[in-house]
Amino acid sequence: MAEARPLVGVIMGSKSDWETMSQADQVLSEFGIPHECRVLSAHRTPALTAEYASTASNRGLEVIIAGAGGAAHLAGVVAAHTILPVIGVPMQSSALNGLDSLLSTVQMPKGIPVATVAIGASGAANAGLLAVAILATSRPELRAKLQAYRDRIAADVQSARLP
Ligand code: RP5
Repeated sequence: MAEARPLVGVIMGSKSDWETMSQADQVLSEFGIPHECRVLSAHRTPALTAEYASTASNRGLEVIIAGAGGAAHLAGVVAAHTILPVIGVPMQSSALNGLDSLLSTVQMPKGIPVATVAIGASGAANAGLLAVAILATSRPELRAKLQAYRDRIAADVQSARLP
């Protein structure tokens, strides 16, 4: 059986970002969203990155999640080459603990937005959930799944018992 066409592109600046970005991959898999994961670097493979972003919409992608660390310009560069919504995930870098990645990703000048989530693994998971929420605006069955997820985590809080 042919694989479904990906709706979400999960890209990252380096293979070393995978441990973090796998959180987004996991969320998308849990919600049954066809997606693809790739390493693309804004500075090591700039032409490839631009090509990926500028052809993404025609290939059927609806959201791009881009994770990078340090001088993290990947999400911004991708956003510059597509009108698809781009979610930026700042990596928890070793030099500045991710503050460098956060500021590089979040501080986009007016005109080209990047929806930036929290630093690290929580941010990557939330990027997956945000992509689901974006797709759910036009997919009732996905909206129901997202609501069920929210109900589940609310129930977990309500049933929490402390030692
Ligand atoms: C960025 O530089 C990547 O996104 C990664 O977070 C960071 C370090 O990359 P490696 O030197 O581990 O490949 O481009």
